[in-house]
Amino acid sequence: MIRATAEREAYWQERWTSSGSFALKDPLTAKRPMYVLEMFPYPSGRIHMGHVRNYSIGDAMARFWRMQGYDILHPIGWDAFGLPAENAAIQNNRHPAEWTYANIRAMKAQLAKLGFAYDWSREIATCRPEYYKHEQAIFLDMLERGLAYRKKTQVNWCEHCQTVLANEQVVDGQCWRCDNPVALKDMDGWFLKITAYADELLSALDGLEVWPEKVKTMQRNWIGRSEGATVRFALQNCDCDLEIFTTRPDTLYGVTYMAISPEREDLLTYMAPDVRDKVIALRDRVRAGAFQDQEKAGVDTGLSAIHPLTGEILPVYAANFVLAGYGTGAIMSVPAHDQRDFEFAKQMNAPMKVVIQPKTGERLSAEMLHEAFADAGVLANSGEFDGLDSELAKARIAERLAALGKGRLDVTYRLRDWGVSRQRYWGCPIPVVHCETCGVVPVPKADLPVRLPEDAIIGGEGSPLARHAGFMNVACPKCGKPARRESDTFDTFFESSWYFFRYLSPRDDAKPVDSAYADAWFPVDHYIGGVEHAVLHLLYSRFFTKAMRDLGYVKVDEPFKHLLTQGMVIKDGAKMSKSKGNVVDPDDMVARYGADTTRLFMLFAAPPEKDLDWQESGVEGMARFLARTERAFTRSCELLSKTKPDGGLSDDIRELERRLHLMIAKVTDDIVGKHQFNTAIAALMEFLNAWLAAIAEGRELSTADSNVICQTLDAYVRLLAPFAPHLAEELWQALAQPTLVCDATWPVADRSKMQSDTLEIPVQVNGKLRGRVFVSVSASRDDILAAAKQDDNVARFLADKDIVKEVLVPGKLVNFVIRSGG
Ligand code: ANZ
Ligand code: ZN
Repeated sequence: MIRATAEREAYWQERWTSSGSFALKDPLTAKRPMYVLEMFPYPSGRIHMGHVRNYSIGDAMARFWRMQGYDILHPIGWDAFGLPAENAAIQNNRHPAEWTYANIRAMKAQLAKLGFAYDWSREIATCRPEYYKHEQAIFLDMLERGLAYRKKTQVNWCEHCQTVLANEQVVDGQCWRCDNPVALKDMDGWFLKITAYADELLSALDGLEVWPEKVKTMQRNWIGRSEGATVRFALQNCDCDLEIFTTRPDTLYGVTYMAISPEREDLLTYMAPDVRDKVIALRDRVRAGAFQDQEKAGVDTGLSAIHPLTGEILPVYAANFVLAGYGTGAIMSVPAHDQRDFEFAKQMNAPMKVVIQPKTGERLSAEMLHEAFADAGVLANSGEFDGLDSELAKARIAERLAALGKGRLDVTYRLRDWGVSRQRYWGCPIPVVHCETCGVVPVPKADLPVRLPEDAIIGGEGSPLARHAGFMNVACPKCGKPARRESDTFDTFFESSWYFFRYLSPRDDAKPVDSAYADAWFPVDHYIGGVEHAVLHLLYSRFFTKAMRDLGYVKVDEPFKHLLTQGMVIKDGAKMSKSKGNVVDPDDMVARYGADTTRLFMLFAAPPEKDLDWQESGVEGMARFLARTERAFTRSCELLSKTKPDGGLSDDIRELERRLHLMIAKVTDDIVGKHQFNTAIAALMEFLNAWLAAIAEGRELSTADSNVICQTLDAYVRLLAPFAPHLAEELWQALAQPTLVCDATWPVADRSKMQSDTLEIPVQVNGKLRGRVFVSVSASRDDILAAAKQDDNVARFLADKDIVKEVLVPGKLVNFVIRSGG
């Protein structure tokens, strides 16, 4: 009656597909829309256990909420552009497209075997022109609105990958892909103005109530908002100013020198030739990463700045620790109150001036300092501002500067605009043309997509597109003269920044997203993926959503309502990875144990957010659990066929019924709002034990008993469905149900059945616990007191004593007060 695992799983996968179970028909007619989304995979070639975990969690959610009566959108697709395809092409002499599509086919087959409830009719692959055509259109809109622009900048350059990297893709000075050192290089490139949204991206984090706190913290730090002031120091050597950003304008009178980044090329011209060479040498050492963490090095530039309030003349040093990309790449140095400035001043023999005194009344002098005094305090040596609280002084000094046109209160961000240009082949072409007469000319929308040519020669130096004459040579869309196409392609994070919209209308050729659909379905209700995307993908997606809102595509502010970041799958103490050699292959697991067992283990072995330790024994435990489930099922059916036509409800079956309802309530409660699938499954397992005990050898069922067993079968199979969907369908069919269990409704616990009809009551003698009695809920006061006195231990304490008072707190407690010493 019940098929063997492999046959059963193949059967139900086929049934779900042929009956279109998980295809969302019309997004607009859905009454209770719920969007469940897992981060889409890169088609690397094989599914790994991290994917299986990610998708098992998402699938359990999708199936659970579906049974709760929601219309579920649960799509999947492929984040299909990227470097590995190109590298594979170079190594194996295969075209990236061929490699990618073959991988998609292989991984799709792997996913199919796991029986995930995806709407495959909405599958997308971002490398298809039907997809990237729309992102080219989005880019053109951004360009028109000034949200995309071109500039010459220093970029992070990976020599090994021959490509520009975003700041986010540089990890500890190394390329996130190949771990080789990253160098700086000057280059023209395209940028997206994410900084225009810095404030909103930051403040809106507070509204993301069901996001993990750690992800929000990482985004906050990444955006890095600093309040302070911009101050302009005139330079004596030129008709120009040195502008700086400081968080401590209150220390302005304590400035004894200025420091600039050696990258400030604009200042090189004002330096003497020998000094200039030294600054350039310093710059090159910084670029080469020649300095230790705390190591400081500087060059006296010979330039001097004028203090905006005191008129003092201040030397200007070039220093290795002044970052080129932050603030203005220059600082005012206050050695008495900033530790880094303090250390550099000691090294350069620069003077110090104490301008903040501790609130404790202690008086500091420059000679006394062994380290900088960085706390808040009271101003001293600061002219008219003396005696002011340092916090208040920040605004007061800024006001004064503003009045003189030499500064103002200001805010800076660590966040930089997003460089999206890549000198790679396997990416979305950037839809502009460079014309000698007209400059940068956008490709007209009617001419989209700008297709990636299929016959480019991959490998070798530089960009394969730039070397492809057929692609590069075009007529300028404006003047018609010969022009050249842009040869850069987009960073692949571009595709993943908006794909979640595309699933709503994946075949709409006219526009990227249908706004009416987005209104109905956004934000995504549950988004599940790895925490490694905390600042990259998740910040870019938020930025795109806001930009697309402002460009009129959607009316959505935030893409993801609930974010669940699942933990890693680890084995033998380390994350599963090829390099560690501790990889367990999902195909292998499915072949040996089946999809249900593999999925159950993924959900049971740890709460979703925690790391999951791979234990073969744990997988076997799950296989046994399913085998016991089958046993309980067949045994129950056997007993039901031999029901005695008389008799009332047996005590243990009454207890089983009570446990059934408690379990339904627990499983439901563990999933709703908490997604604690592990404890939900544990509750199912615990109940199964009680169930098996109640139908043990020799059991006979009365009519009333058999009703409870029927109820149990019905509810249990439905509860099992989100976790072990194939077995659940099989058992559901065996119960002669006309529908699929994935379409069934979730069982509801009956509270009235959850109460026990016996109560356990503690018994005290003179306030000390001496025993416990079990009484019926309907027992009278006299019955309870009589039962309490009969408890062996209580009786011992009452023997030969005078009972002065008998206290009964109904349902809670009995206390006998006896005369002491009697
Ligand atoms: C003077 C000062 C006095 C500062 C003091 C601090 C303490 P966050 O919070 O990171 O924004 N700074 C500014 N631009 C810099 C750059 N390009 N490279 C290195 N350091 C830079 O910190 C802002 C502070 O970091 C600024 O305030 C500046 O030092 C320094 F008692 O200015 B401060
Ligand atoms: Zn032109």
